[in-house]
Amino acid sequence: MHPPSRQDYVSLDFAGHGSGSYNNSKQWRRQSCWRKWKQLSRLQRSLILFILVLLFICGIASYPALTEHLRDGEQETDSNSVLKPVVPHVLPEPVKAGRPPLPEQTSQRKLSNKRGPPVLQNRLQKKGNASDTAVGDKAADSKIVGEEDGVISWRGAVIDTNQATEGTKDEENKEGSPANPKAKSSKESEGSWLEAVREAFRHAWKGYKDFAWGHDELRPLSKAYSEWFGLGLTLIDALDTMWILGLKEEFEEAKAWVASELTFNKNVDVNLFESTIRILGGLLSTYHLTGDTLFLDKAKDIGSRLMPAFNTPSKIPYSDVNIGKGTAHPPRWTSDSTVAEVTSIQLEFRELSRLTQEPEYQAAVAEVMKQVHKLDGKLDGLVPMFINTNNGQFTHQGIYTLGARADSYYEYLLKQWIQGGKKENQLLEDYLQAIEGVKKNLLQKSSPNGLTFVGELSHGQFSPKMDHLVCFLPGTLALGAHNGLPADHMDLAQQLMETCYQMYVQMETGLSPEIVHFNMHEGSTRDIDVKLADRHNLLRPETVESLFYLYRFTKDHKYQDWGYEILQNFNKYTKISSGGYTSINNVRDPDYPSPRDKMESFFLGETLKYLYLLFSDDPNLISLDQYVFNTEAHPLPIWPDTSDAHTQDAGGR
Ligand code: DMJ
Repeated sequence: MHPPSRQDYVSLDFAGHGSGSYNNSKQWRRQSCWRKWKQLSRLQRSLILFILVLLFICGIASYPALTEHLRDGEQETDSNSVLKPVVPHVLPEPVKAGRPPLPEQTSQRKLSNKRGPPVLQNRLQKKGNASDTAVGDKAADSKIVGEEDGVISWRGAVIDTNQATEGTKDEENKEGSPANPKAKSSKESEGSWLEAVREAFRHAWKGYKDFAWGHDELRPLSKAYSEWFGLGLTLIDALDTMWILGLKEEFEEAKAWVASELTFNKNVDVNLFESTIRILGGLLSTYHLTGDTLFLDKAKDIGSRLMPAFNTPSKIPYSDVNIGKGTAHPPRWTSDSTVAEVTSIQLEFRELSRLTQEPEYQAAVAEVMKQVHKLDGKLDGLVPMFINTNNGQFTHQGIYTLGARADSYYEYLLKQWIQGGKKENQLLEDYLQAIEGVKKNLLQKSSPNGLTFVGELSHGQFSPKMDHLVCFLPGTLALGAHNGLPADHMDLAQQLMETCYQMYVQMETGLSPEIVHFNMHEGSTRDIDVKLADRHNLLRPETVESLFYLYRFTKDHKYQDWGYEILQNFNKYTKISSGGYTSINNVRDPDYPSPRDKMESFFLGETLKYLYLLFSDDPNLISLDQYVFNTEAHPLPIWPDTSDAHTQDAGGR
């Protein structure tokens, strides 16, 4: 059979053609196109279809998230082979519209030998990043406060940076055992590492000051701000960090704002937990460090305005309070509060009672602990994530995590016990039981390298998922061991610390994602997987927080080295040249980490503070035998035996 005769071209005829007169109706156009399509030869049709398919594939392939996913597929086969040289850079200023520009490339560096199985990395991590210069906008740092001699004596609580650079003699160190000489980074680096943190703080502060002064959070790419409560959250969260870092000029400016601008008499809904840990905690610790009653007065003001949250049928507080109207309510969609939120406000309210001699603050938060202690629904001391404000019972039972919504419950059991002078046995018992519960139900090892991790349990089903938030745990375990709790807590702390470090070092940017999943099956080629939706980094503090504790108690310099690597990677991938640091969307793409345009207040309140304390060899700089840090890194005093609030507070150290 002969093929039908073919036309090898398409003639375009815009005039009315053929039988009918010109008619632009939809149906006519459809018929006309179809007729033309049918007039084409099979070859022509195939050609057109082929081109369309090709265009479609190109379109898909250029979609960044998908290509990234495809790259991951490759990584499955050999995680080391795809660890490309990392490009150090500073994130540039944004363009007005469209996608933010790609990071500026200023120099290149190979990290390949740092990234491998943990055992290997332990040997190779040392000083991998130390030679890199932090790439920054020098002009941005030109307003640096002079520190003529390196001695900062303006605070009353003297920090002698020269002396600190010399290091503290081991015999003077009550907190740590002698240093591990094998993993020792150079003492000379202490001064420059401390200065690197100050520089990072100044850079972050410049952005905040220029574009977000007095507002909650900096949006560094937009050169704008965002409001959450409208209370100058970043400024308050950062007060004690400035004090500890010795940034006098910045501190004085911020203090002036607190004195003249900060008012809590505002018709605004605030989250009880967040405003307690950041604002109340920040003001109380600044009062203790400075002795300035301005901060105590402000603390009393916000503390009393938060109290309506406890007016619930169960006395389990609501999540939200209107600090202007004195009303409180749960979120719109539920009458539940999260367990972490209602059990992680105790350090602050207890301290407020001690200082003011007004017992109602302490009574309100103690009632919550008392109820939670007795509740059904725990698993070996592990708590569910939600609690109902009407009936005071746990809800959504059967899910257990050390991550979001439960994390700081465990932290505050131990820390309240320490704050109160280790007398409140119920808190200690609950803490010890919970750690046993973690060991029994949530602890596993990954494959192939046997990283110890804390997973989650959902109705009896184990999930190898771990939030970055869980990385507070090594530090808390170490703090417990330092306070006389079982030595195996310290062993576990060290294992988990290694895991949290690996969550950074195994990413292409050297920064941890928000959530990781560990491989447990034999034959896995890598220990850590990250889902597409979990690849963001919010500049969170938990890992550097734990590094600080581990270094204080072991004096093993590898923890400082790890922290320095992390600081450098924050500088490479999150620093914005015009000022500030940004959260990023993708820790797996060093070429385009995809800035989120937000600097969380805890970057200044916690992350940089813990880095500074980690790099300091002075165990008396916020001694862990005198202070307990709240969950937002605000140090509050451990209560002396006689609890006279007004005799021993001011002075700081
Ligand atoms: C902070 O607000 C606190 O550390 C809190 O306990 C957990 N979330 C952030 C930091 O990640």
